[in-house]
Amino acid sequence: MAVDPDTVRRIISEFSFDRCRYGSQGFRQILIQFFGFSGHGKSSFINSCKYVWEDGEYKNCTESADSRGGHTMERRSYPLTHNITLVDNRGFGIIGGYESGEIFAQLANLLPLNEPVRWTQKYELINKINLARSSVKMSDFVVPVLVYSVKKSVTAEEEGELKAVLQISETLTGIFPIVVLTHKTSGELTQRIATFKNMGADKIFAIENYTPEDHYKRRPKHEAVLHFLHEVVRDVQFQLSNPRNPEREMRRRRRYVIMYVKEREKMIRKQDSQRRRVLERRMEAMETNDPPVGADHERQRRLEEDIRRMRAMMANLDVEEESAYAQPGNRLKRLAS
Ligand SMILES: Nc1nc2c(ncn2[C@@H]2O[C@H](COP(=O)(O)OP(=O)(O)O)[C@@H](O)[C@H]2O)c(=O)[nH]1
Ligand SMILES: [Mg+2]
Repeated sequence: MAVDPDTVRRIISEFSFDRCRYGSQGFRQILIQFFGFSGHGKSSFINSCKYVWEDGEYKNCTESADSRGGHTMERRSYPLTHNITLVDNRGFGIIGGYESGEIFAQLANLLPLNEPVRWTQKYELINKINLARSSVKMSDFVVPVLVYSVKKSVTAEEEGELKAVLQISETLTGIFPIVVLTHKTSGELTQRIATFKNMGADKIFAIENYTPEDHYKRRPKHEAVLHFLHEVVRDVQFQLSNPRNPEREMRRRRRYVIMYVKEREKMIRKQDSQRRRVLERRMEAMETNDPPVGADHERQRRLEEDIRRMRAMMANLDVEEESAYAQPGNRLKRLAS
C-alpha cells in the first residue's frame, strides 16, 4: 500500500464530516452498507474489519455462518469508529423478484437498523418504508459495498443481474458500490476482477477473511482491510467536496425506491403474462409439430429494458426535484393539480 498503515489508521480515526470542504452539511455518520448473496462473506468481512481496527482478540461478533449454520436474518449495525458504522444487511438468494426492492430499500437506508428483515411481496415494502420514516436517519452517509466470493462462479445471467443491481445502487446512493472479493485464494481471482471491472466497478478489493477457524494475524490481511476503510473515507471526502442536501437526498431515495416497487410489480405482472403466452405458444407448436419458440436472451433483454426504464424514471425524478427547488411555487402547483 502506498501509505503506511499507521498513517492510514490516523486518517480513518480522524475522519470528520466537519472538516470536509463544505463542512458536515448535516451528515454525522458513514454507514458502510454491505450487501450481496448469502454465504459470500459479508458477516465475516465485518468481523475482519472489527478485528483489524480494534487490534484485539478475534470475535465472531456478527455471528457469521459457522459449522452450526446460522445466517444473518437481521439488518444489524456494528459501530467501528465514532463516526463509521458497518451494516450487515440480510443476504439475498436471488436477484430479481421481490428481494431486489428490499435490497434497494436497505441500501438507501430507508428501513430501520437492528431489526429482523422479512422479505415482503407486492406493495408491502412501501408500507414498511413509510412506517420507518421516523426511525431512519438522514444524517447517515451511505457507502454501498458488494461482497462476492471468488469461490462462486458468476453465470452470464447472474452477471447481468448483478450489473443492474450495481448500477441502480449507484443511481440511488451516488456511489458505484465498492466490490470486496472474499476467499481470494480459493478461486479465479483475476477472472473475477475482470468480471466486476466489466460491470463498471473500479474499486475492487480482494481479501481472505479472518474466520473463527483461522484468525492468525497476517500483515497482508490487516493491510487489505485498512486499505479498504481508507478508500471508503476518501470516497466520502470526495463526495462531500460538493454541496449536498441530506434531507432532499433521503426524500429522493425514498421516492425512487417506492417508484421502483410499483414499477417492479407492474413488470412482474407483465412477465407472468408473457410467460403464460410463451407456454401457450409452445403447447400450440407441440401440437402442430413446429419447432418450439426460443426464449434465448429473453431474460437478458428484459433486464436491460428494466435498467433503461429505471434510469429514465430516475432522471425524470431528478428533473422534477430540480425544478421544485428552483421555483418552490411550481411544486405547490403540481401538488395541487
Ligand atoms: N476461507 C475463507 N472462508 C470465508 C471467507 N469469507 C467467509 N468465509 C466463510 O464462509 C462462510 C460464510 O460466511 P458469512 O460471513 O457467514 O457469509 P454471509 O452470509 O455473506 O454473511 C463462513 O463459514 C465463513 O467462515 C474467506 O475469505 N475465506
Ligand atoms: Mg451474514
